[in-house]
Amino acid sequence: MSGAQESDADTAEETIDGPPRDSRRVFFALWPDAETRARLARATKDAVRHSGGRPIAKDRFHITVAFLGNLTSAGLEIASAVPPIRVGAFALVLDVVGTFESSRSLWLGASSVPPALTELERRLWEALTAKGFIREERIYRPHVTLARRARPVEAEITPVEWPVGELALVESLPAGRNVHYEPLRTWPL
Ligand code: 2AM
Repeated sequence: MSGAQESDADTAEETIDGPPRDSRRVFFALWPDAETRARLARATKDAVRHSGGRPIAKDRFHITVAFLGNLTSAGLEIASAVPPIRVGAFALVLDVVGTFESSRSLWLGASSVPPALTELERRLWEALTAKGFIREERIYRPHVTLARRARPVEAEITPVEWPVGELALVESLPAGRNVHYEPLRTWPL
């Protein structure tokens, strides 16, 4: 499985100076296959263009399930030992676009979040907090980030069905002024 490199700079906080020694920035995510990526890109192309934002390359599309931030190698080992979380494979239909005003990011989300995804996020964090990881207070809003510095758009999207069968642990690596996402490991659901 290969990672993905953004063609333009991503969020500044991910690119400044790179991580300190023995620090790895990681998150659990849903990582689409190539075919789903292509369908996501096709369905959202016009919305991204209308937003005037800086597009996220399709090879970086993903949905974060649990963001862990910078971990030591020991912390990474502990996090890696948490899955599998067996909620079963599910279909995720992505059919709405929106913007987060605070970060000016354009996103693709689901008007109906499958119970299996809600359960995956809840059970994963339950296990992670039991190991000492700290979850942010904010409500979980599963989304694929499509563009940064975007204007709000009103767009109809052809719904994309994403067959979700695994959970990935992904590392965010600085790559010059950009960010490279590298899936480290996957587990079946
Ligand atoms: P975003 O795309 O909405 O910015 C890698 O940075 C991934 O982790 C992205 O999906 C990003 O979401 C998410 N992420 C970054 N910082 C986060 C945080 N503090 N809490 C939750 N998710 C975060």
